[in-house]
Amino acid sequence: ASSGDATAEGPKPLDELVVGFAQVGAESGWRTANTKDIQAAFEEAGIELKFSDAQQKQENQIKAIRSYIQQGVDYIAFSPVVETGWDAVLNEAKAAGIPVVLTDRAVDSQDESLYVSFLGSDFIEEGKKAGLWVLDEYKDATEPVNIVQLEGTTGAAPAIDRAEGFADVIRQNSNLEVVASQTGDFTRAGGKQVMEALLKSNPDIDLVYAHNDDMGLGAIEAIEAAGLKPGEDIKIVTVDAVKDGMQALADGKINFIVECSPLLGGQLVDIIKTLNDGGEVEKRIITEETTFNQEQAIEALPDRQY
Ligand code: GYE
Repeated sequence: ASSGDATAEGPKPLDELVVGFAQVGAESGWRTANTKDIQAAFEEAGIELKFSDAQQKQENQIKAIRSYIQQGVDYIAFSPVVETGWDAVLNEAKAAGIPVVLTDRAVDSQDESLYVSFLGSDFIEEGKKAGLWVLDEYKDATEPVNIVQLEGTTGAAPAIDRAEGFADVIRQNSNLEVVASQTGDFTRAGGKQVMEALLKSNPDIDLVYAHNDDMGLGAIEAIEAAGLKPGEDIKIVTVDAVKDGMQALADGKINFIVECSPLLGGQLVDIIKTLNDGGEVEKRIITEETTFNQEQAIEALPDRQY
């Protein structure tokens, strides 16, 4: 009965569907907004959502998924904290006949039959957009531009891809150089701590590229504590565009933000409904996103929901 094989049994009434969602954690403003949006979308659709928070640990996520399999949920959705190491548990879900939807982050498995769809952003594209701003900002530079990169969680798709996209673009100008790159684990505290250390070891930092707003906001604290002006003495580019990031951009402390939308709940519900009806879903669904400079942030802020 828990097979989730809607074609064989016909669609289930929505109020009988059970979906298990294994979330990464609560590491950032983005994540909090993502959790809220997903919970609200399922609530509104009248579909039961079992929710777990893995506190950024893969072993916790694997445990949660195993428990959903044991409980015989109809669908499992999850945002994999890192890319590797999912084949075993995803094969268990497959053997139990429970379709899995990846939201937000990718797995690097070669076996695409282990999930029905991957819904989320194109992180390489985001890295490229950040790189293009930097390329343009320093197009007239005649001296080296020292860039430090605050990486997301090591091994996570957005950390790997945002670094790759950025590097791909900035290599077009040999003056642009990433002089240091360290993980801040997508948290504000992590960004602050890494930036404090980097400020000590690198006297001449021109720009910070942070893989999310929270680490950028942590870096701002470290830069101010060092008696420098974020946004002027050291420029800052981030990814996400959550409210606190947008406020810092409006205030001139961040210079540019590449948007990454956490509002995946509605699309996830649509995927579940389609599967329940026996329909087909796209293997890859990419979220639409934009970028913000200071003016655009000032304009967008009053309506920013998260
Ligand atoms: O950018 C960051 C969060 O996976 C896209 O995770 C997500 C990232 C997001 O912690 O703020």
